[in-house]
Amino acid sequence: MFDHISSDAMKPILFGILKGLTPERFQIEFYDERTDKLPECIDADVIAFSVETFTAKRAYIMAKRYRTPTNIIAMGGFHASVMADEMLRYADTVLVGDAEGTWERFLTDCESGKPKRKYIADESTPLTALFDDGATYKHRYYGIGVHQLSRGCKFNCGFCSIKTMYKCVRRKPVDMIVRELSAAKEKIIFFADDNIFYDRQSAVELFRALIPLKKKWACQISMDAARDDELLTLMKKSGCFLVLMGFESLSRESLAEMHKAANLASDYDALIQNIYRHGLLLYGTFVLGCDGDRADVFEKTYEFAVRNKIAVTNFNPLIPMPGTEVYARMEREGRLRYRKWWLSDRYRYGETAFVPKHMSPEDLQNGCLKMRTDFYSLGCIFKRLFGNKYNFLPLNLFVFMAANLISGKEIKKKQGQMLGGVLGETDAD
Ligand code: B12
Ligand code: SF4
Repeated sequence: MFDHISSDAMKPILFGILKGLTPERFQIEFYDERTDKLPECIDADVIAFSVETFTAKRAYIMAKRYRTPTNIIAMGGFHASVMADEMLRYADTVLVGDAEGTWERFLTDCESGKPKRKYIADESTPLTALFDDGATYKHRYYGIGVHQLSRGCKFNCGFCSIKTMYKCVRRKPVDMIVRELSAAKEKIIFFADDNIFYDRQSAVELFRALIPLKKKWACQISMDAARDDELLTLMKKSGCFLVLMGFESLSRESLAEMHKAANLASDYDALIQNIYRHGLLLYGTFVLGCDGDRADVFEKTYEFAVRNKIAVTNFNPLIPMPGTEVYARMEREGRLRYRKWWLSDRYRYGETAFVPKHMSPEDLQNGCLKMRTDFYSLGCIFKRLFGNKYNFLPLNLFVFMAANLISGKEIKKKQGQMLGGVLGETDAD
C-alpha cells in the first residue's frame, strides 16, 4: 500500500504458485515491497504486479516508473477481477482471476511476441498445480509458512471482495496440502483460506491428516464451526492455536444488512467461551458504520471485545470495495465520497469513503481509530492478557504479545497515510 516496510507482512503464497507455474526456461525473480525497498529500475522482459484494491495506486505508479519502450507490464490479483479496464491504462496485459491457467499461456505468448490484452482464468481449473516454495524469499516473514487449501467462500457478505473473484469454492486434495506442509520448513502455519470450515466432513478429514505433521497452525473460521465441540477438539489436537472469526457487528440490523447469516443465529459470548475452553486464541474482526449503526456502536463494540478478552481485533470502517453490493448501493444512493477512493490523491488510509447514515464520516473514522488505539494501549493489552488463563498456554503467550505489539505499531504507522503516492488520476474524485 505504501513505500515503507511493514511489520505485519506474511509470506506471499503467490510467489510459490508462480514459481511452480513458470517453466524452467524462464528466469523469475520476486520482490515484496512490504519487506524490501524496490530497485530504481528492473531489467526484465516482463514485469508482473499482483494488485489488490488498496495497492492499485502503488502498482500503477511503479508501472509508470518501470515501463520501457520494450518491456511488457502485466497485472493480476483481486483488483483485476473488477477493474481490469482501469488496469489496462497502466498495463499491457491484465490476467483476470487465478494464475493457474493464465500465467503459462501469457508467458508463451510473450515468447512469440504477441501477448493478449486480457487473459481470463477458468474457475473450473482444479487447484492441483505444484506449489514451489523453494528459495524464492529474500525475507524471513517471522518463520511463518502461509498455505491455502481452498479458494472462495460459502457465504456472500455484502461488503466482501471474495465473491467478486470466486463464484464457487474449490479445494485442493487433502493429500496435496499434506505433502506441501511436510515439505515446509516452518513449524508455524497460517491457512489463508477465507473459511477453512467449508463442510464438516472435509474439515474433519483435513484436521485428522494434520495430526501426524505436528505443526502449529492458525486459520479463519465461520461461527458455525465454533459451535462444534468435536471439531474444535480435533483442531486443537492437530495443532491449531488461533482462530480468526468475523463478528462484524453486535447489531442484528447491521448483520442482516451484511447478509451475515451464520452470525445472526449466534450467541457471541457463549461461542467465545467455547473457543477458549478448547485452548484457542481468538482474533475477532468487526465492521463499523453500517446503516444500522448509531453513535453508541463504538463504545458497545469495544466494551464487548475487551470484556471477552479477545486476543487480537480489527475494528474496520465499512469500506465500499469495488464490485461489491455495498459499493453498488452507495453509488446508487449517491453516498460515495470519491468515485474511486483507491486512486484518489486526497483519500487517506483509515478514512471513510462513503457517507454513513447515522453519523458523519469523521465520526466513523475517529470512532474506529479510537477503538484501535485504546485496544492496543499497554493498559488494555495487560487487562486482556491477565483476564484469560488460556493466553498462558505454550505458544499462546508469545503469539498474544507479538500480535498485539505488531498490530498497535502498524495502526500508528498506516493511519492517515496516502495510498501509494501521487498518481494524479483526475476521474478518481
Ligand atoms: C492473509 C491475508 C492478509 C494478510 C497478508 C497476507 C500476506 N501474504 O502477507 C494481512 C493480514 C497482512 C492482510 C492485509 C490486508 N488485506 Co488481506 N487478505 C488475506 C487473505 C485472507 C489471504 C491472502 C492470500 O494469501 N491469498 C491466497 C493467494 C494465492 O491469493 P492471491 O494473492 O490473491 O493470488 C491469486 C489470484 O489473485 C491471482 N493473482 C494474484 N496476483 C497475481 C499476479 C499475476 C501476475 C497473476 C497472473 C495472477 C495473480 O493468482 C493467485 C491464484 O493463483 C485474502 C483473501 C484471499 N482469499 O485471498 C485477504 C485479502 C487479499 N485482503 C484484503 C484486504 C482489503 C487487506 C487490507 C487492505 C486490509 C486493511 N484494511 O488494511 C490489507 C492490505 C495489505 C497489503 N496488501 O499491504 C482483501 C482485498 C480485496 C481487494 N479487492 O483488493 C482480501 C481479498 C480479503 C477480502 N475478504 O476482501 N491480508
Ligand atoms: S464469511 Fe468472510 S470471506 Fe466469506 S463472504 Fe463473508 S466476509 Fe467474505
